[in-house]
Order: sequence, then C-alpha cells, then structure tokens
Amino acid sequence: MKAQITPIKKLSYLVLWFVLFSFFGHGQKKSINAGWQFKLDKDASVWETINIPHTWNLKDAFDDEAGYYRGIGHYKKQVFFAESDAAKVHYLRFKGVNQDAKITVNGNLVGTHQGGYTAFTFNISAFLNFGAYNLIEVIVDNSHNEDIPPLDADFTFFGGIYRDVELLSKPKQHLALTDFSSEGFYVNYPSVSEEKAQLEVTARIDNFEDAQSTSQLRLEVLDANDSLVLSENENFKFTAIGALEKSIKFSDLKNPRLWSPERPYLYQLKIVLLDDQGVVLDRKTQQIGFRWVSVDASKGFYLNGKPYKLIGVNRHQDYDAYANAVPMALQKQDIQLIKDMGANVLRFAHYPQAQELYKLCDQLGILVWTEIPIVNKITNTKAFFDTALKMQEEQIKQYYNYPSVVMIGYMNEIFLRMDFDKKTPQAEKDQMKTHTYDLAEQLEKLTREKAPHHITVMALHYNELYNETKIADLPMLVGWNLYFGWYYETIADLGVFLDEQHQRFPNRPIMISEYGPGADVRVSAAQPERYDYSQQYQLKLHSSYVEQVQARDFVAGMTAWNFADFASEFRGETIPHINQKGLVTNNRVPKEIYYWYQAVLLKNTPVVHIANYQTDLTLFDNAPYEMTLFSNQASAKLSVNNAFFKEVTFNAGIARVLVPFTDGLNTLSLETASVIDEATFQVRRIESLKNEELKSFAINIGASIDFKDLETGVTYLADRPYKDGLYGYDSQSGKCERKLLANNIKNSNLEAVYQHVLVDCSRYKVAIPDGSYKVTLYFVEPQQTNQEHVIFNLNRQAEASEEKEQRIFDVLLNGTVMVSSLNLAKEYPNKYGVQHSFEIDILNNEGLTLTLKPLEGAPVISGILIETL
Ligand code: GCB
Repeated sequence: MKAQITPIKKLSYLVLWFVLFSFFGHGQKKSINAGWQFKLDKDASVWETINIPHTWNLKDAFDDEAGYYRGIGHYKKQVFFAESDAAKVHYLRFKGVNQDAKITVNGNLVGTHQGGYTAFTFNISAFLNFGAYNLIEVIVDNSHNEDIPPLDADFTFFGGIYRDVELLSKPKQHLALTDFSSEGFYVNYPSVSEEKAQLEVTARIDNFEDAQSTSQLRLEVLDANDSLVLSENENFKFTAIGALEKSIKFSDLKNPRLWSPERPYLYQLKIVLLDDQGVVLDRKTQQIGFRWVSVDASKGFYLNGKPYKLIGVNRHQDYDAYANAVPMALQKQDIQLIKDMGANVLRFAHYPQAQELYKLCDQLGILVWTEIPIVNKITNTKAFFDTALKMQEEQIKQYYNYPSVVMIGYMNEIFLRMDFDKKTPQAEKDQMKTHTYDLAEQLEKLTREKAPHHITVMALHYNELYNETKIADLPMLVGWNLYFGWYYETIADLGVFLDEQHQRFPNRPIMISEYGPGADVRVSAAQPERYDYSQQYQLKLHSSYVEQVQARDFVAGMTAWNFADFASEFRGETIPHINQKGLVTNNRVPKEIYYWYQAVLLKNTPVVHIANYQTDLTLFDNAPYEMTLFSNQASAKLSVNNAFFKEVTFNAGIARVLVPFTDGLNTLSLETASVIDEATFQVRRIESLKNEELKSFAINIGASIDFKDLETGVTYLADRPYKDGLYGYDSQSGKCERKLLANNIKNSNLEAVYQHVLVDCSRYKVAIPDGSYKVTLYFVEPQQTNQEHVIFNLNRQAEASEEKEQRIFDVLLNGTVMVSSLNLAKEYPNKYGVQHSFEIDILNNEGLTLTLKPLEGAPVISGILIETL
C-alpha cells in the first residue's frame, strides 16, 4: 500500500483501526504512583505513606544549615496481579529516580540503575506471584558516587523517586521495552526537502513465545486532519525467543508539510503489531514532524534550508515548593511560558527532563537541545565511563523520536573544576585532560552512530582549555557558556570574544549556550551594576547580549541561563540556596526581562509592557522619574493618570521616558490600537525628611540598590552620602567603603540588606523630625562564612582570604552609647544577621546621628529601620 489513498480506502482504513483498537486486548500501561511507603535509612523504623513524584530533600535543601541529606531512602508498595495476568509479560518502568536505584520484587533482586535523569525498565514477570499481592521495593541512594555523573554541579541533587512509575503488561510478543527503555522503535528521516520526504522506522520486537509464528507490522502515517498519507505492512516470522529488528522504509511523501517553530505541523505515525490471526498484540502512536537542520560555521543554524537564529532559554526541572517532584501540569506550563516568551529553542540543561515536555515542544514548535549530566569533571574509571556511555544511549533512544529534538549533548563545562583547582600537580591535570578527551571522543562517536541525523553539541566555560585540548573540535556545534559582565570582564567583551573565536576557528559552528546575571524581583537600582541583583542590570546584560548576537551571523544562537530561578543548595545570593539567573522566579512569576523578550521575539502578537521594577517609589527631588517601557510595536501611547502624556517610540523593544509623577497613587497606561498595559505606582516625594510624617523609613546602608521586603512591605532605600535634610553616611568620618558579601545569612530573609555593608565609616545621619522612634540597626560580620568555599559564588577572592582582623566598636545614637564593644565575630560565631533595636526621642530638631566608634579594626553596618512609636 503506497502513498496515494482513495476516499473509500480511507474510510475502510478508519473502520479497520477502530476495530483493531477497540476489540482486542494489546496490553496495558498504568501508573502506580499512589500510596507508596517511604522511610529514610537514617530514620530507623517509621514508614510514611507518600505519593510519587516524591523527594526527601524538600525541606533540608532550603534550610539554614549547610548541606542536605545525601544517602539512602527506602520505598515499598504492594501490587496485586490476577491469575489471568500470568499469560502476560510485566514490566516496571521508572521514569526518573535520583540517582542510584535497586529494585526487588518479593525479595528478589530485579536490577539496579545508575543515573537520576533517564528512565529504566525491568521485566519483572519471573518474580511475580499471580492471584496475590506482590511486594515491590526500591532502595534509592543520592549520595555522592564517584562513578555516577554528575559528580559536581551548580544545582541540588534532590533524592527520591521523582518521576512516574509505570506498570506495563504486554502479550508475549510486543515492541521492545527494554532497549534502553525506549518505545521499541526509532523514526528516521533520511532526507527531507520541500518536494519530498523519506521516512524510515526501525522497530524492535521482543518475543517470549517459544514457538514459530507469523506476525505483521502495520505502519500508517496520518496528517493533521487524520487523513492517511502513507502506509506500509511487513510480514515476518518469529523463530525463537528473543529480539527481532525490522526496518521499514516508506515510499516518499510528496510535498510534506514541514515542521518549524512558526508552524509546528505534526503527522501521526501509528504502529500496530498483529499476530497471524490479525489480533493486535501491541500498538504505538508517535507524532512526527518533517524538518531538516544543519549548522554552518559562518552562517549559523539552518532550519529547512534557511538561516535561522536560535533564541531561547535553558531549563532546570525544579519548582519552588516541589523541588524536583513537580506535578506535570506545572511543568507543562513552563513550556507554554517559554513558547509565549517567543523562544524558538530550549536547552534541557543539564540533564534529560520529563518526556512529556519534549512532546509539548513538538506540538508548540520549540527546537530542543538535550544533554546528559556530565558536568564540571569526570572520574577516570571504567565504571564512570560505562555509566556515561549507557546514560547517553538511554538519552538517545528515549528521546530519539521527538521531532523537536535536534541537538544532543553530553558534557557541560567539563574542565571547570580543573580550572579552579590550585592544588593538583600539572602532570596529573594533563593526564586528566587526556582521559576527559577520551571519554568525550567515545560519547561523540556513540552519538553520531546512534543518532546520525542529529547535531552533536557540548557546552564549554570561558577558558582556553577546550581549544588547547581540542575537545571543542569534537562536537558538530559548540556552545559557549559566557558570563561577561557578571563573573568576569564587561558586557561588551562578549562580542570581542566571539569575534576572536570565530577568527581563530573559522570552521567551528558556535552558539552561546548560557548567559545571564542573577536578579531579584525585590531589588531595584537606579544605576545598575554587576552583582547588584537588580532587574535593571538583568535588562542591561540581556539586551546587549541579544544585540551582539544578532549582529553576528556566524553565531547560531543563544539560550539564556536560566528560564527560571532554580535550586542550588550551596549558593548564597539574595535568596539563599537559589541560583537567581531566571527570567522568571522559582515559582514562575515573570521578571521584567521576560516581557522584554516578548517585545523583541514575538512577531505576530502585539506586546506593550510597563516595567514594574518598583511599585513604591521614594523620590528625593522634583525631577521627573525615568520609566522603562517595552513593546514590539513601533510606537505606543503613554497616559499618566488618565491623561494622554506622549507617543513613545521603541528601539530594540525598549523606550525610556521621563514621567512627571505626582505624590500618592499614579496610574500609567501604555496602549496601541489592540493592546493595553496598566500599572500603578505609589509615589512618596521627600525633599526633606524633616517635613515628613515618617511612619517608617529604612535604608540599605552600603548598598546602591533599593530592596523591598515583601513580607513586611518595607523598602530599604539605596545608600548615599549625607545631604542636608535627608540621610546618608558622612564621608569625612572614615573610608566609608561599600562591600558586597556573597553568602547566606542565617536567621533572616534580608540577605539583600545584610550582604551590602558599609565598612570603616563612623558617622551616619538621618534628618528625621522630632518624635519618638524605634531604631533597628542591622549588622553582620563580613569575615564569617557559613559554607565551604564555593566557586560559583561571587567575590571569591575576597571570601577566600584567610586574614581576619579583629573588629570591635561602640554604637551610639545621638551621643548615647547603646552597645559598647560590639564584637560580632565573638558574639555570633556564624554568619548571623544581627539586629539591635532601641527606642529614642529626637528633640530640638537634632535629627538622628549614628556613631560607630572604632575600638579595634573598622566598624561595619548593613542597614537601619526607623519606625515611629
Ligand atoms: C554555568 C553552569 C551552570 C551554572 C551557571 C551559573 O556555566 O553551566 O550550571 O548554574 O554557570 O549560574 O553560574
């Protein structure tokens, strides 16, 4: 049966499908997620009932203590099998268990699996009792294991059975389930063009029947209207127990509708396995898409024969209150958010993620880079190499059929640890380079062999080691993870680096696989600068990166780090244990940058957005205030307090407008003929504190950022030198240096206040009017650290310094000693956020003067909160 089908034939086909699918049992798949018993190894005997997805690190990966439980957890469950099930073959499929799993059924070892991000399937038939309950036990271990990647990485290795568990029951002959836990068939597109597409399916069939029998594979391709466009039948004979592989070539499909992010046209492939009586033994449905991709060192990425700039994001799988055990509906929402942002590419980093998401990428039109988690370093053992290779084959076979998947990777920044390792002798490092190259070469070879129509990729960090070892020459496309203007150098140095690489390696296709600064929705900066976590700096960096990439045809594209803030237990940023480089927060609230991407990437949906960095604005003069607006339109109308203000024009999605705010509530609206965005701002204009009724006034001493504590509603304003009538440090009273700490502060959610310190400044003035106040001062000892030295944290040099100076000072308010001989290091052994509160009457128009009188070393302070009593 070939491509051309008449309407009558079509009808009879539909009837046949209906008959085949409705009347014959062809096996069953059900998830067995509910009601497992669980206990941690360390908590002796108490079993708790849980549902899967599950992780045991939900709390301890986010608490004040450094580290989280990495050890063994036990799961068990009873499952009933009827007498009639004895005729079938039964499999357990685990879609994700982090990271080492041992499965037993009725006390018998079924198998083990290493690696937390790929599925695995075991045939459990031999261990089952029919007409009875059967005990399934899983021992899971997320301890560090030198033989299982990842060894080390900037994300939390949550332990547990965190993806679905399925029970599959099949007739004796069925599409293989244990070929690296794939679906038992592989879809290839040997050649695709606008005129015609070739399609080939390789199916692997397992036979558990010890007899000769004839079978048939029936394959059909339906278009999006369910019309049959291709079909093939293949008869074959089983001769013995075992696996059989069949490759089925379809006749060419004329004028295929092509798949692309703009038009993700999908066909359905149906595969049915029948016995000689025509009884259905097994069936599968797979969405397929015809497209072809390539990369070129000077022209970048090509999709369906046309140059195509990839712009999108990376994604980690964890989510706020769920850690890595995230309901599927929420995960799918992520992919929709990524699409709605205008992204055309998604890098699932640093590990394969839930298969449902790849399917959604097929449907929504998002090109995918998938990779296995060999991150930062390797171990030179046979066990590590074997696990890595097996993991890659699992990834390839499990994710092979998604048309969205075009790039397959296997290493991320593999020389990062070596780069920061100052101890290991050079000779040893050189050997490690050779071993690492060796593993990369094996993985590259395996990938090209098993996935001959995909693009192989690898992500590198900013270091010459990749060029020097030539490891960067192995993959077909190199991704550079570049943090110019964040960890090092300036934003503009990105282009310099890209040009230099292109000049030195003119035949190597490259893209930017990661970039981005940390940002916090509570932080706002009038003068954004690196490390300040302001949303303004995030815009500055991202917008420049996009511009620099767009100006260079040879750069295939870019994927922002990261779609969402994600868990990294050892990090100490303004939100403890979180890497804050997301375009949305860890519970998926879009940061302003998300809307900017919409404004530059969305072509057909009009976008207008008023950047809402801060909704409470404290202004210290009468000048208009600069607002940032986003749109993908040429211009839009801005109204202030319901009156037309001006027509604004946009450049690269951005307009900056000076807005004359009035005191109190202000409403802005930005509109075009078809869309409108509105935002309200509470404005407090203070020209002299002396004239104000200050209910509360807070200062982020030593900081250039405003920080709004969302729990109390208090905004800690950026620091400044003292000016009559206002507040600030007296720059004559010492060096008055601003310093930034990179560490978690215990017992506080005010990291963005504590982490900024003003060092060596003895006098601080706040010109508050007469009255009775409660004054709270915030201190932290900058020399204390809670955690071991972390290479990803900022200011690593400063924090690594071993020299500790003694620091003792008196604290005075308007000349009265409130704390004498404050020695933070002595009183607070860890990095505690320390608050001291006092009540004080201000009289005679004297305002408030805070004196930090040094007794030994330089005094420090982080903030002040003044509240009217
Ligand atoms: C990188 C890593 C990624 C980190 C990121 C960062 O280059 O590939 O895992 O999370 O940098 O934020 O430092």
